[in-house]
Amino acid sequence: MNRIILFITGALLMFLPGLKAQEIKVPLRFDHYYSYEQMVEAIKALNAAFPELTSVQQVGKSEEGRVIYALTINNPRTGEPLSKPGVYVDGNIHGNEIQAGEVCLYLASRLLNNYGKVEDITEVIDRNVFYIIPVVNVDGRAHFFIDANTPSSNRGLRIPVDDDRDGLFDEDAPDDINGDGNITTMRKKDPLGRLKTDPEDPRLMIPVKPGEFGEWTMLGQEGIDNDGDGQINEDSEGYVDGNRNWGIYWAPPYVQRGAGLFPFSGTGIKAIAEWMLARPNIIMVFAFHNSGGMYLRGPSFKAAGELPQGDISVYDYLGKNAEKIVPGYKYLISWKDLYTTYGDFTDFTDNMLGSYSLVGELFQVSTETYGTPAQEKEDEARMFGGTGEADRARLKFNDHVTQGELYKEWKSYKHPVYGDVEIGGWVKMSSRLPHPFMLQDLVHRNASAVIFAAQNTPDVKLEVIETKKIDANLYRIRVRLVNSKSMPSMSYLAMKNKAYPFDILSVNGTSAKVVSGGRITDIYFDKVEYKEYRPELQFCQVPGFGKVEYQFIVSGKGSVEIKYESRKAGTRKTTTELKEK
Ligand SMILES: [Ca+2]
Ligand SMILES: [Ca+2]
Ligand SMILES: [Ca+2]
Ligand SMILES: [Ca+2]
Ligand SMILES: [Zn+2]
Repeated sequence: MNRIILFITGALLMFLPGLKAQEIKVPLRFDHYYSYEQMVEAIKALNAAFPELTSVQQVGKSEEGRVIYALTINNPRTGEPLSKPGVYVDGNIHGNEIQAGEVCLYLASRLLNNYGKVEDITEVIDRNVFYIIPVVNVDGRAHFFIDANTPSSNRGLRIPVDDDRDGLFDEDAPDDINGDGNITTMRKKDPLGRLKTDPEDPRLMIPVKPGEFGEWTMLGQEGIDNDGDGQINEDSEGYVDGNRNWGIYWAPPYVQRGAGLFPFSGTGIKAIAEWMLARPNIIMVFAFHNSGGMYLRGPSFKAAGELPQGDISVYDYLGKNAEKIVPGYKYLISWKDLYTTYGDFTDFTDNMLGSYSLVGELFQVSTETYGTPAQEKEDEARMFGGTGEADRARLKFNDHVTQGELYKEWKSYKHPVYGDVEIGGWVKMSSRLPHPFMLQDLVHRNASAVIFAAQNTPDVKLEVIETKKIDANLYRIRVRLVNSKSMPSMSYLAMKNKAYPFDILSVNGTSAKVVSGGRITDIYFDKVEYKEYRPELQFCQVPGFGKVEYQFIVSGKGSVEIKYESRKAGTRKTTTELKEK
């Protein structure tokens, strides 16, 4: 009843080859995927529907000139964005990983449409600021929709790289030679091939036994030799990987494929880094990717060493809950459980911004099953279009749950080099993307993991627990900072790295002077670690689910202001009176 419905006029609609024009309405729908242009319209529609709570920023531009948009959700009545713990969420740094964009968009939509209706949501909006960049690799997303692709292509940035060092850049990509909008695979009848038809499903092939004659040879991705150099598909778009070029712990291309020529390669990557560094209140970061069913924390390579124990506790709390929020997901460590990367985004945010960062890998192949989940079989060799039980189940899922939308049957084709071949296989909107009918569940659960983390950003209360006259003209003030959430006011890694100044607790009075001050280590035995210089300023951190207490000996009279200032946890102020009793 309170729902605002916003119609974008026909004039604003984007018409793109192969994409149906669509009215973007709020509340948004999550039974389809949004093209780059539709994503932009949806962000603008949310902003138009909730002008009080949102603002839209143009963070930067991609190599091809597309704008990277951010949606900021902040309630101005509860304070300026920089005064609140910032929750940053992005997706689609890999261009093909499009549902990561929908997770971001859904999160925004869910928060905004339920502000003032759902108490927990109202609370996180009032207490936090959300910075949401649904599409990092805007060129990649655009090309993924427009061009024929495999489920894994158009992943990188649009920076040309000469993969085969022939002096030509991106000159021979896979080609949609049968014109069905997908890059699938080619196979050829071959009496000496090492594969034969799977007796249970003729679309699949299985390896022949030793001594047996085969039936098929796989010829790789669909395509021709565009530049006539005697190789087929040897130099496709890119490859510079947005997630290998953040300017910390970066390694050059000879160490790691996907690195650009220098750190912060990618105009959009550099723009996002600058944009984030201008928002030092960001304490929680989510970066969504699309494959594996995981929540990953750093570090991204072994030599970085383990994180401080205090931070591991925070990650464990968030990660183990995320595992329950999204059944099937595993909470893991990047380098140890997945693979090593250098110049990783979350290493950048953890070390340079002092945030807690989780990577969400969204798609779980085990959800595409027909009948009983065959999870134990899911890891079975899935080479050459599939050899296992899991692939047979996925094909049945395709046949009977998606009416064949995910898979192209093998069809004959006359290839200029190979002659008679067959082309077929999984389409681009498969294998790493849930069918749209399953999207709602995926985006909601992952948005819930973000909201859970937002609820766990530091919430610091400042209280004066004692103001007592202890001598002529001398007072003792005791102050307590309590944090009721799991995240500390400053990460232990940021403290260790000296990434930025500590929180400051200060005492100030026009007719008062702080004689001494320090942290109380034992309140019962009156033990205090006094700070030698400038005792009116104390550097502190408030631990998660914890407290710190400070004592100040003050001479003078009148009103004294006590102020706590934290980059991540905001500012708190209170006053106390020095008076004769
Ligand atoms: Ca080349
Ligand atoms: Ca094709
Ligand atoms: Ca070629
Ligand atoms: Ca080609
Ligand atoms: Zn990815």
